[in-house]
Amino acid sequence: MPKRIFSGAQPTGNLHIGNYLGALRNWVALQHEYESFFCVVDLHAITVPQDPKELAAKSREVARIYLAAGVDPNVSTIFVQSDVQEHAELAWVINCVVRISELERMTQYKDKAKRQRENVSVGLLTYPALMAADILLYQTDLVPVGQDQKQHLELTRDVAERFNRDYGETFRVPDAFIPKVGAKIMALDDPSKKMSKSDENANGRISLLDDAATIRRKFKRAVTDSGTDVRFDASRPAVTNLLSVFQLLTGKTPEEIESHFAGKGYAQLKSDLAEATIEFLRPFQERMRDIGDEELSRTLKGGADKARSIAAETMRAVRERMGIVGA
Ligand code: AQP
Repeated sequence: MPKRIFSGAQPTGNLHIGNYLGALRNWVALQHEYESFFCVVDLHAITVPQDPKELAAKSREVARIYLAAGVDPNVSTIFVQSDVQEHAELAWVINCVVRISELERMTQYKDKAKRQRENVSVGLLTYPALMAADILLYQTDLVPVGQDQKQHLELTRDVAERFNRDYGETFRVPDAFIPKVGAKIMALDDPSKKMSKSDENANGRISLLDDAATIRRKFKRAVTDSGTDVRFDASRPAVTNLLSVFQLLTGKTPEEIESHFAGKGYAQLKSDLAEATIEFLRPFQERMRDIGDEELSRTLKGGADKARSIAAETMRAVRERMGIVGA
């Protein structure tokens, strides 16, 4: 079987440069080496309340973002999760294999549950079971994700190993692919928090669809550290975060960047970073506008058909192994 990758993003808001640098960038880079599946995970999005009309529109927008970012539909399979019912079916099976204590330990659950207070859905708790199902359905070898998904990936591996041990060899046990730089882009307004699309303060993130004026304003307001010189320094997380974004967007080395900013202050860093981001996003945003509705629908239909055929094969094996084969 070919080596496979699977990854996805939730249509929960506007995708930001953290999503791009932590995940999408690597999808584009890896798609020619692996058989690739990139999913818009709308079933994950409903673990917290969503407006139905907006969710449907966002799902298509996120798929369009994949294409504009460089995911090639001729080599990669792009689809929306709810078009492939096996995701929900396998998630139920995984729910019966994973332990409540394992789910309760997940830091993303704890963080998001705090924000929902008493209205925490069971889905938010079992989110990692659905994520494991997404990955295991495609017999995935590698999952390119940001640092925040590392814990969920480890749980996916544990669940796959447990299932294989209890019911017989069924799933490939996947590895995470987490980049050395960019795996956790921090919020511009608070470098102790990761950049997030659902954070209520939009100034903390640069959305991939932000216009030039908005990008300049957000970087101008970005929090910095004490001190004045511009260099990579773990004890100065805000400036180091800005420098990491600059490094990834320009492709320059840390040495080149530090010598570029020698003798210049934070204002120059923010202004150069804003211009580099605008330049980087310009062709991406043009491609977004060029992708027609019909082209998008065709891509998603073809993607769902291909995904469904592979997911159905895995589900058949799961049902047989477990004895859930109907009358
Ligand atoms: N700040 C980040 N830096 C690097 N990578 C990141 N990712 C998310 N935030 C950062 C990675 O982007 C991919 C898609 O993310 P997701 O849609 O699954 O949602 P998430 O991980 O829960 O991140 P968000 O953007 O903050 O969304 P909300 O606010 O809806 O929870 C993943 O590979 C993720 O690791």
